[in-house]
Amino acid sequence: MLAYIGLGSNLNNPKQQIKDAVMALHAFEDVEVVNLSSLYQSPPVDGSKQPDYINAMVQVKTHLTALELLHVCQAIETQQHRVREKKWGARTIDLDIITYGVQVVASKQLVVPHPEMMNRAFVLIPLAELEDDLKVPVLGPIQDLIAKLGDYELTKL
Ligand code: A4P
Ligand code: MG
Repeated sequence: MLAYIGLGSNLNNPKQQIKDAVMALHAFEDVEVVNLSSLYQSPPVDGSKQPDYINAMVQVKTHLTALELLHVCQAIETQQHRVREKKWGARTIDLDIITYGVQVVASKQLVVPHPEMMNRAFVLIPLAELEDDLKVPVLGPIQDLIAKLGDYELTKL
């Protein structure tokens, strides 16, 4: 199965956080990172007073189920949260499953394709960098989703 995982960080050296998370993903048994997008910088989507985010997208190859892959993502979040937990309330790294092959999941724990992806340039642009003709299950061609985004602020690093 080929899945896309979106990574985001805005605390404690975000670029390093992203790199660490990619390495940690690849180190998991039966998770192979096959492609990694550029890093992108953008202001927080909710406009709150937080530092800018760094985001990236990885494509992974795995035999894990979508739910097992979520648990891997959460294990990595936990690992990397521990470092900053005493100092900051917010998370340092967020790993979201964006797509999992053509599978559609809607459970309490997991919704795939990611329900906010069509509203987020920091998800769609790195995703299109890796697969510019991707057909997102339910949502449609990635280029159509990008065309519908409207104005956004996103810098490729
Ligand atoms: N969950 C359901 N579906 C999924 C999925 N496809 N992938 C559940 C991952 N998790 C999924 O997530 C909460 C719950 O979502 C999990 O328990 C899981 O079972 P979380 O990561 O623990 O909590 P959260 O961070 O509050 O939620 P979420 O949705 O990841 O946060 P957001 O909405 O992504 O907000 N601005 C910019 N520019 N870039 C960013 O990356 N990120 C956020 C974080 C806000 N603003 C941002 C960015
Ligand atoms: Mg998350």
